[in-house]
Amino acid sequence: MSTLKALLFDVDGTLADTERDGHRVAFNRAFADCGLNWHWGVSLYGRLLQVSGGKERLRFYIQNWQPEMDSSFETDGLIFELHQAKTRYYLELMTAGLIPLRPGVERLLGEARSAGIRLAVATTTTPENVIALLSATLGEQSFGWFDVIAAGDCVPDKKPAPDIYFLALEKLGLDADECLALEDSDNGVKSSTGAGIKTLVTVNEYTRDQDFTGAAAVLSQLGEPDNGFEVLAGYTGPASYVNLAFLQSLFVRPKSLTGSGVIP
Ligand code: XBP
Ligand code: MG
Repeated sequence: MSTLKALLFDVDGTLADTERDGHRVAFNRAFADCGLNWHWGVSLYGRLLQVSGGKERLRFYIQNWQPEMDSSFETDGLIFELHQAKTRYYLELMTAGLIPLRPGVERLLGEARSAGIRLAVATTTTPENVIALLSATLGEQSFGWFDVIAAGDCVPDKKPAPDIYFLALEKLGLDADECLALEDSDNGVKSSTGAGIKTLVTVNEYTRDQDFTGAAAVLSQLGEPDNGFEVLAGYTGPASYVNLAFLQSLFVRPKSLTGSGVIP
């Protein structure tokens, strides 16, 4: 049986709830900047999140909600321009410190570091967005906590493809069975388990009802000693919040044995 050597963290929805009040707001500001009367409300954005990647999400939106614009050379240029503007606005929101880390994230990062468990990021968003979130929430010294930040366009296929997790494993020099991933979405779980990595899910308002087949456990959050998690699937032990001991116990359990993928 391998030992747990690294935690691989997703970013958006896992480290922080960045989608509704971060990325979505930034997209809308970019639309206004470009003179477009498009608006992604909270509910519509939840539907668009089925597509990982901001540029890919824009193309999906145009194909399905603005079909008169699709398949033109100008559309490629527009997507690039919109995503550049959106990222500028997102970085402003991050710098303003408007979006905190989710409960338990900072504590768990500290526990892992103290125990010599390596840390990595495997995300669809851009590297600069990751750096901005870490800087705003943990300070610039946190950049060095992560041995690997695998982010954005550095892989040919984004989540749910496993590419970003394979890249993170390669850069870590570790095997999948030496690691545990933390994710928030169905696309994320497909990606991490597709790379053979045992995965813990902490849902958010956009992902709570998604299919997490293959996950080791599904919780409402990592939680804190005075702010426990709700178990949605796959865990029946006495713990009320996620600490390193919890992750170790999840890690040593056999991979999911049921068709549903979540360990009973
Ligand atoms: C979630 C995503 C990202 C963000 C938008 O990433 O799908 O694309 O929604 O960020 P994660 P970009 O893998 O961390 O859950 O516009 O930079 O793509
Ligand atoms: Mg995510």
